[in-house]
Amino acid sequence: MDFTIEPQIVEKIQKLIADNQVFAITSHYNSDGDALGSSTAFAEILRQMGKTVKIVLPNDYPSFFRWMNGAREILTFDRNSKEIREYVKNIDVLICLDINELTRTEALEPIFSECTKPRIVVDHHINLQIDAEAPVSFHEASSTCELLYHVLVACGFENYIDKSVAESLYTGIMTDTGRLDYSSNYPEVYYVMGNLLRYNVNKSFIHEKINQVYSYDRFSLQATVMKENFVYLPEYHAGYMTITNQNKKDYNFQLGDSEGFVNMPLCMRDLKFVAMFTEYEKGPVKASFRSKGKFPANEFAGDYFNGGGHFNAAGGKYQGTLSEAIEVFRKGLEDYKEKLQ
Ligand SMILES: [Mn+2]
Repeated sequence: MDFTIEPQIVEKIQKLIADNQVFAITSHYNSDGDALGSSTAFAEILRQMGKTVKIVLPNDYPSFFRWMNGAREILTFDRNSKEIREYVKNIDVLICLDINELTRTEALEPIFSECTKPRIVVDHHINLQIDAEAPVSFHEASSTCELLYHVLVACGFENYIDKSVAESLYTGIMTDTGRLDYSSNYPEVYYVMGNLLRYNVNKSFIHEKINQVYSYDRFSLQATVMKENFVYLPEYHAGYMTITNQNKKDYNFQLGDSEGFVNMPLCMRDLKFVAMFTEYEKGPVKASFRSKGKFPANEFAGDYFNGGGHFNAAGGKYQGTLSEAIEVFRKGLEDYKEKLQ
């Protein structure tokens, strides 16, 4: 796997950073470990250089990432829309991380579209749609955090990597690969992780903070979803689960509580494809997809749920009811039946 960044791009990033003072960093709606890890790592590097930098996200993020350095200062559109508008007016450079389209910043999109300042992008999704002076995009990479490590080294910023930067980057790689379960079948990703561990990354602290933080409500929600809301469709080697508004009420649902649920049925030997549909009081049904091996989850998400993502991990949404979304899913399975055999 070769993630060598073109020398012209490296020079552009160096110059954009050297010549400018005020930066905004953004990432996708419902930011995950990779989005937050890359954002907090890049922000810390810029801060150490004496730059002014703010991380600006569309919405709040799960509380189990709040330990990350600088995470508490993140501005989110749902809480700080006024401050964000004012700040973005005065930035010199916009940095987009773990995102391939500005629409994935949801409510922030109009603000960024209006902003004519140069952009740096580091991302690992297929099909980069953001116009940028300095784009770094490799869809084979495990995570944006892995790529950001290469960007920092190529730009000569390695000296700024400290324990907190390394912990942020480590988190993104760990979470985007399902703790090195998928998207990590090549040596280079371990080389990066190995290098990060040299900065005294507290690996067990990170695992505890992220993977061992369920409340009893969240644990009970998981049990209910797996037992009562999971439907196995052996004829398609597939299955789906739902999270209803009633489930959310019953278990005092907090942002991030269903994180990882969609991966769980993958432990079944005969299952190749699984979906999770989450109902919302307002707005469309959210769909998450996971697949094993050669089944293209992103293609399926694009065909039926106006979405996309990675080959084995994708998402989308559906304007309609939960049961309509399931109907569409079942129809899709029928269309894709051959690929699922
Ligand atoms: Mn990612």
